[in-house]
Amino acid sequence: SSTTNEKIIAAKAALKLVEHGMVVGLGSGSTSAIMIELLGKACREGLNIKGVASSGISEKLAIKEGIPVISLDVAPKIDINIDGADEFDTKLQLIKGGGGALLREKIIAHFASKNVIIVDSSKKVEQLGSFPLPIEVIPFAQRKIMDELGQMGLSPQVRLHNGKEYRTDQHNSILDLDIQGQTDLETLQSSLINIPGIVETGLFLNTTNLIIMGSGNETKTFQ
Ligand code: DER
Repeated sequence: SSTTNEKIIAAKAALKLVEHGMVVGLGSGSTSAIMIELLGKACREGLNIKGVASSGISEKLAIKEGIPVISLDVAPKIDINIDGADEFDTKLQLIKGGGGALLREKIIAHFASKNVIIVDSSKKVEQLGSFPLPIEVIPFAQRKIMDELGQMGLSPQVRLHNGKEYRTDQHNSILDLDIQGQTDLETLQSSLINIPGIVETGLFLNTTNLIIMGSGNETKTFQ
């Protein structure tokens, strides 16, 4: 499909930034999966890099594709992190977490020297928020947090998977919030992160250095 083609184009452009000896952050989601498959091919053809995965799913795929994977705690550094996004705006603000990996993705983004986001053209928006904002929540506090978020007008929905409550790699829950109309995202982020039991949110407001968007048969970049 044209969307898949745009994802491939964006992934290929991002991989041009990967050099021998680098430690590469491996994102999660379908666009990152395409990048991991292409990066694996390059490794099999002699590219000498190490990967640090942002989810169990990405780690399994990376190993299957022949990328040498190391854990975050033994990585000397992360030279470049390549990940996807559910939405982005021209201020390089993102909503992430559609795939449930937002906590490890944000941790890796924090420690990476350079953060590159690869997207198809459907992800570009004027104002973040038509995609529900995922947050990671400790199950112990989930019910009460949902009540508090409901009072804030954020309409929290528990994310389900195969009819059961979704569990992250950290065995936490994901709530999806309706943030349409919220314009002060910095304040929203600090309000959410200050509620004990909310571990992290999918608002990536100041982590991104470069966005590569597949657009038809070309790429557009934002930085
Ligand atoms: O869950 C995530 O954060 C993913 O990176 C998501 O934002 C993008 O997933 P996609 O490439 O499958 O659209």
